[in-house]
Amino acid sequence: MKSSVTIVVPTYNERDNIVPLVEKIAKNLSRYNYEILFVDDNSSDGTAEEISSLKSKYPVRVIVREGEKGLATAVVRGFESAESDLLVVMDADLQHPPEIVPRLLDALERGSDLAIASRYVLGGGCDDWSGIRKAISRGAIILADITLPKARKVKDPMSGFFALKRKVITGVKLEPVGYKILLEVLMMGKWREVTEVPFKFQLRQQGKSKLNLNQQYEYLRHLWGLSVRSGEFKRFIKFCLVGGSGVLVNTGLLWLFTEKAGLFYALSSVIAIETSIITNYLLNHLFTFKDRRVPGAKAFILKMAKFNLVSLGGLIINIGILSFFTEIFGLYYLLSNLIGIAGATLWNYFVNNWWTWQDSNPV
Ligand SMILES: Nc1nc2c(ncn2[C@@H]2O[C@H](COP(=O)(O)OP(=O)(O)OP(=O)(O)O)[C@@H](O)[C@H]2O)c(=O)[nH]1
Ligand SMILES: [Mg+2]
Repeated sequence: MKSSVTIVVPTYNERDNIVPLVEKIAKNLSRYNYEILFVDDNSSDGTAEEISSLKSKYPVRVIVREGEKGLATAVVRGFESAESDLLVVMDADLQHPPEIVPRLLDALERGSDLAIASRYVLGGGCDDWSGIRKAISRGAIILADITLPKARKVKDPMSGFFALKRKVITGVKLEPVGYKILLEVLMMGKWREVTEVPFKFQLRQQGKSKLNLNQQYEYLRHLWGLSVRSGEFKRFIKFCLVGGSGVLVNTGLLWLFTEKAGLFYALSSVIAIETSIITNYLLNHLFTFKDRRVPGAKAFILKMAKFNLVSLGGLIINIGILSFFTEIFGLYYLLSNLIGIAGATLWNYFVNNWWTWQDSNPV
């Protein structure tokens, strides 16, 4: 017998899927000592009763939550109640093929902390989805990649089908909103190694989808919450503060070289701009991205060169926006400039976050 596993399955009105799901899991996990833990949000179709009726034949358990709703929080409830060291999360509607579960567990036994059944690695997919659903899924991943750099470590941070070692979430406060429990685990959990196992998302067998527009809104709320809780929003604020200090350095030096050293103001400006880029780089290195520092002079210089290049792009964006709003819309140039600064700040932040400091992303 292999190690003990709890398969957490959130359910809401899935009665007709229960028997086929449990039978398939039993067939695939005979080598394991496992339990299927359903977390049901008081379904009205008899889902919990259907599960209970299987107790004598299969290792199933059901927790019924009353007055609470939501896929991801149901899974957290399951984690809290599970006793084994290995945890699996999957849907009840057989869109997540149980044949994949042993492969996820194998990856954990080979040393991974987290194993994700992924639609977006070679061999995976969701062929039956409409173009719109595919676009929404991709869009959601891009949004997460932009706002939460750690999500970029995997190709499918939105999968609802994955396995993890309990230690990943031990002592971690999970506060997901909506559907994306894996994103919460990826961002807040303590993991080092992750594996993605390809799988093809199946057509729903029975029952109805619970996915609706509200889920998109909840996803955005979840992203916001994760940005705050994981410290990524704080990082952005730090970056803006450093940018503000750069404006002071730039203005001060421009004045100093022009007034005191008698340099032509355009020449003073070149010196002032480059110096403020360097002070910004140093402060971001020591402060904003201090958790992503890599030792060595080579990395330091390379990052500084990248930072300079990104700043050049920011300058072009700033001037572009400034002239666009002033020339095309006749906006007062100082106002256009503020919009330009905002645009350049976003550019600088995201490109530096993605590129300059990306290779040393923390785990
Ligand atoms: N406990 C609980 N489970 C839920 C809730 N919403 C959905 N689920 C379950 O979560 C799983 C995934 O929900 P689905 O509606 O199938 O979502 P989906 O797979 O992304 O969408 P489809 O492809 O349209 O089926 C299923 O097992 C649902 O029964 C909820 O509010 N509470
Ligand atoms: Mg489904």
